[in-house]
Amino acid sequence: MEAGRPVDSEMKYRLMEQQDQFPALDTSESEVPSFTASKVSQYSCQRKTTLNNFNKKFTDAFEIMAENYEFKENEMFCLEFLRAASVLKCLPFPVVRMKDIQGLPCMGDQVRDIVEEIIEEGESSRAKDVLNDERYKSFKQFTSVFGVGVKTSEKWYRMGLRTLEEVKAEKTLKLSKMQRVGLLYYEDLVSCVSKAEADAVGLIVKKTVRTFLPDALITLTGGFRRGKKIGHDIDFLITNPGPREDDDLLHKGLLLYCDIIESTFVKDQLPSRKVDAMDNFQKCFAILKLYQPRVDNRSYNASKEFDMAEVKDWKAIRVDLVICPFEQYAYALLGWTGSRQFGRDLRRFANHEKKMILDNHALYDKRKRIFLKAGSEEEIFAHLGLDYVEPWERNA
Ligand code: DCT
Ligand code: MG
Repeated sequence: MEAGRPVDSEMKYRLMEQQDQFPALDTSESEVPSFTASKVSQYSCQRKTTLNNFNKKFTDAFEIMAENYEFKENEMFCLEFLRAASVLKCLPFPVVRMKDIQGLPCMGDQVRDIVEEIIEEGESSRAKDVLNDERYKSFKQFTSVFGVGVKTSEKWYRMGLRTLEEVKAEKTLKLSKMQRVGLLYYEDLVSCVSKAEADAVGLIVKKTVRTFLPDALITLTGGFRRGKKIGHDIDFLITNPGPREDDDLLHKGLLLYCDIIESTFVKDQLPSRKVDAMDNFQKCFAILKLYQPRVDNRSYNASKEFDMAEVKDWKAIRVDLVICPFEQYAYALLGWTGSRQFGRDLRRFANHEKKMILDNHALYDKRKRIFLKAGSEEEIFAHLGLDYVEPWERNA
């Protein structure tokens, strides 16, 4: 669960009014004076999405549907629900009748049916069916293990395995090193990471990296940079200012750094992830052992009853370290800050509206056949002709 952001001055619900490519439809006046449904862009990079979601009831149902389609590798339907969820997340009011979604982008028939049912019945029978579906339940358990994706889950499910207990008991399974540690630290890793833990890990990472690279820039990215109070991991982007030839040093330094972590507070260092690699940066998908007072430990394990017998004074935490060349820093930061949906829409917008190719390394203008340099995220938005969207407004 995401901790909602308090309603404060950051809550700016000014919706983008610049999209002349989205002709105004003749819709009746809406509830909120400053809000016009037809002006909501189909691209989340032209919307502001804070963590203050007035439509969680709907977006939770959509995300369950999307996840089920992801498990079925039906990308089209998966995206349809993710886009719909993202649109409702940016609304400055809760949807209470069908008229409230009139004129909004990404509201296909499947989506509208679910909205209608939730308005009338308070819940979605389709989402409920998914939650009770045997295949979904198994995939949900399997993919909650670090190192297990849809492909592995599919394989296990086809073998007749249904629960993690059955997976663990199936001695013929060849688990990867990643999956083995995923199971070993399972309880810690499925429990969420708090902002306090992220800050504690940040201090350790900064101190360690600076031992080798005194000038290194170390930035907390991912959900925490977007203002989330909890997450499933902690993402850091590391770069070293200075001339290009420093790259080798950077790599050496960070490999060394990873080795050092391994010998001191990391049990296992995991150099590669599944196939979904989104860039070519050197990364370290680590599990860090964070020492913490027992009392804290207990409060994060709210699902278990009091861990009477627990004497463990540390918690295993997933940390992603991404290392990028200094001149690609802005692009890497934009990509690694997310959200995933925001990144998807940025790339789609660049491609379809601007004939540019955006990734975590660079922005390429296909018409001019040049790479556009950027020293900050603001410059990337400017290259794309987009108004700047602050990190905490990228929770699409
Ligand atoms: N990212 C991406 N595609 C991937 C992996 C990552 O676009 N295959 C980007 C988007 C978000 C960012 O990297 C960090 O990824 P996560 O840690 O998975 O997401 P998060 O938003 O930080 O979510 P959480 O709070 O659960 O860690
Ligand atoms: Mg993260």
